[in-house]
Amino acid sequence: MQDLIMQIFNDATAAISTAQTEQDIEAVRIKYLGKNGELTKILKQMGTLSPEERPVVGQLANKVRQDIEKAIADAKGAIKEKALQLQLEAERVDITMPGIKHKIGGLHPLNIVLNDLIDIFVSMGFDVGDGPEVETDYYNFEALNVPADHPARDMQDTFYIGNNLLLRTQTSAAQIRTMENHKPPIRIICPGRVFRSDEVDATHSPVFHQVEGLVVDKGITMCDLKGTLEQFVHEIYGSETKVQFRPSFFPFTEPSVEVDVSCPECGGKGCHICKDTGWIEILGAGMVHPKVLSICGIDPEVYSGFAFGVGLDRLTTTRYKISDIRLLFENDLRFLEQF
Ligand code: 2U9
Repeated sequence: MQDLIMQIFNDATAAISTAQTEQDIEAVRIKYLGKNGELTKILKQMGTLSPEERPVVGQLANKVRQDIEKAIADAKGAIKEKALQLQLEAERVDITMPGIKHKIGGLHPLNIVLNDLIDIFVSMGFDVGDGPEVETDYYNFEALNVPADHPARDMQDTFYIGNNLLLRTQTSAAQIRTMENHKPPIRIICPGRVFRSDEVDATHSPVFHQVEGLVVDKGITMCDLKGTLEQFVHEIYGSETKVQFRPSFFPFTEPSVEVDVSCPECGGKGCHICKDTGWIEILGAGMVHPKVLSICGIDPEVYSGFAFGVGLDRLTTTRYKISDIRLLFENDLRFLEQF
């Protein structure tokens, strides 16, 4: 019987040493150590042995069982380790390889300046509004007290689409709609693209951008207009910048002003940027004309308001010292990548 046990041991270890997979090993375990395994069968026959033989054979059988179990555990470990090594080899990443460069887009300079502007006015309690680029004659002109014979309505200045529709020449229509639909207090800015039939040159484009603002409430005066616009200028150009208000005329505001800032290039001494005047005009503004308030259903005896318009393209070209407005619209990456 001892020979038989040693034979089982040799067969089992030989089978373990040639096993390739965990399933092969399991098959060996079942064949020799399972319920009906060959070694188990031997142990079941122990009762047939003499009392002298029994402990010797029992000891040997137990030792062989333990050795086979150990060989199975070792072989399982080796197979697992080999599989892991193969997997690591297959999934190997060469961290010395150069990475893939992803090109990250950036904001257009007009949007950088617009975002700054929005931040400034939102921090003063303004909402941001929007409107269509194709407008009716009523919202673009009529409601803004621009009479039928006003030169701005001329085909030379405005792109018409048929009789009644046109490409908006200012973003004011969005504010008109706000006044029609909301009761004061109103504080809103409307940024957007506007269109005028201009010849293209370094400072003119038939497509440009405006940010218009409107405040309507009880007791709004020129002081509110001056304070708000001075605050805006100081945040955009720095608190040392001087602000000058000159009388002007717009059909939709009365009184109207144009607003200059001390030249950010020369500080007001005079240079080629400010054409030796020391000042740069950046926006127009005024107290909303009582007729405009009435047209929108707001009683000018109870409410008053101020409005302003800023040319975003001008603000951007002066901030970044861009010599030609056309650069803003050509989408040349060599230009845009600088921002
Ligand atoms: C409503 C009433 C009045 C908006 C205003 C200006 C003066 C102005 C120019 C700035 C540079 C146009 O882009 S630009 O050429 N704008 O001078 N805009 S007051 O007045 C309004 C707006 C809405 C209901």
